[in-house]
Amino acid sequence: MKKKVVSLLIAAMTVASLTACGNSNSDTPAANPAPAPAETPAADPEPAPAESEAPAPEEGEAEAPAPAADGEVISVGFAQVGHESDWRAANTKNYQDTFSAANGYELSFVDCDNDHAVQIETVRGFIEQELDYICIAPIQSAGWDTVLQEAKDAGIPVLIVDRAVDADPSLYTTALGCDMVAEGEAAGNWLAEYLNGEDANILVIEGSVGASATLGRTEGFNNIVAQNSNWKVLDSQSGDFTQAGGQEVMESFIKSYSDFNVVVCQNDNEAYGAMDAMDAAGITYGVDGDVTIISFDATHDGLQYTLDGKITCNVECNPLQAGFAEEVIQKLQAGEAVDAWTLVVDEAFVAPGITSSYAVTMSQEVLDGRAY
Ligand code: GYE
Repeated sequence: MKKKVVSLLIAAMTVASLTACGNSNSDTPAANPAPAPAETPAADPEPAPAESEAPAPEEGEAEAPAPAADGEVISVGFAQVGHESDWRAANTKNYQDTFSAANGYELSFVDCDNDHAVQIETVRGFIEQELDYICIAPIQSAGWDTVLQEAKDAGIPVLIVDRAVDADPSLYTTALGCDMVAEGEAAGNWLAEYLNGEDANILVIEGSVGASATLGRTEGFNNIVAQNSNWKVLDSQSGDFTQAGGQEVMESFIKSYSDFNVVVCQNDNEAYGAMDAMDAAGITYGVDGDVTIISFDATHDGLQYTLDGKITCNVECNPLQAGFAEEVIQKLQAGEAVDAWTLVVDEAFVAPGITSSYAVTMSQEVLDGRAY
């Protein structure tokens, strides 16, 4: 094994690493390398690009060492986006629980505070420290070629998690996450079904600029807008995936537009901010109001608002993804090939009283079963 890293020394970063949060793999998705969606690269029949560079099992080790059993500690660096949303908090906790000391890992977790330059330097730090594996949840999709090449040259397998990069896939080992374009299309398809021919004047509160989650959800939703000639997107602005951002953008929309009947928020936190802004302006929303709200993420609180009929449709993005990353790492440990891409599957939810061919109707039971 390569050098073990006890702590990160990158100044001005929040390092909340090495937290042994106990073994709670039970809340991770079942190990499930879901089939690649048609539009994504096919499962890689070859060993992962960095396979030969993956840490080789030491002599006398079993082919697939169970780290906790054989005492071998696997060091993993995680360059996380930040702490902008409830989704992100759930995702961070899931990584810390999964890559715990009890499970045989030494996790170096860095919250990059939504700063691309910090995230690049974080990855460089992981390379310098010769960690065994690097997970990156990319803040933005552009600008990754150089540092990914550096990781490849250093022989460290890189997992691109949650969001995507637009770099050449040969520069990293694997990618995993939700299909953001499909999420946007699900929102649009549901809206078309719900409005049933009625006109739509739509305001969009986008996520962070340049993030694949933003780009994909926008593209997917716009694909369906293009199929509905009586829909108009009046405006589309970034709320940075935060509640404060959602509120600020909605307040400015309210000043500029009086005739809208749909607000699309690209995550739940933005929806909370948008609802606050509409409450303050006396605008009614939800199944009994004037404005239909669509949200993304389907976190516990987001689904509570859906159950209450305030957010009419909520498209899920499952943050419990660390189990997929761990499965990849265990395969690489065993010298096995890994898929180029693992899809984390989502579903959508609609308020009670609505039936949809695109979404599950919310109930207390669904909410009770939500772990995040
Ligand atoms: O929707 C948002 C978070 O990348 C899918 O990032 C993720 C998005 C999620 O901040 O809440």
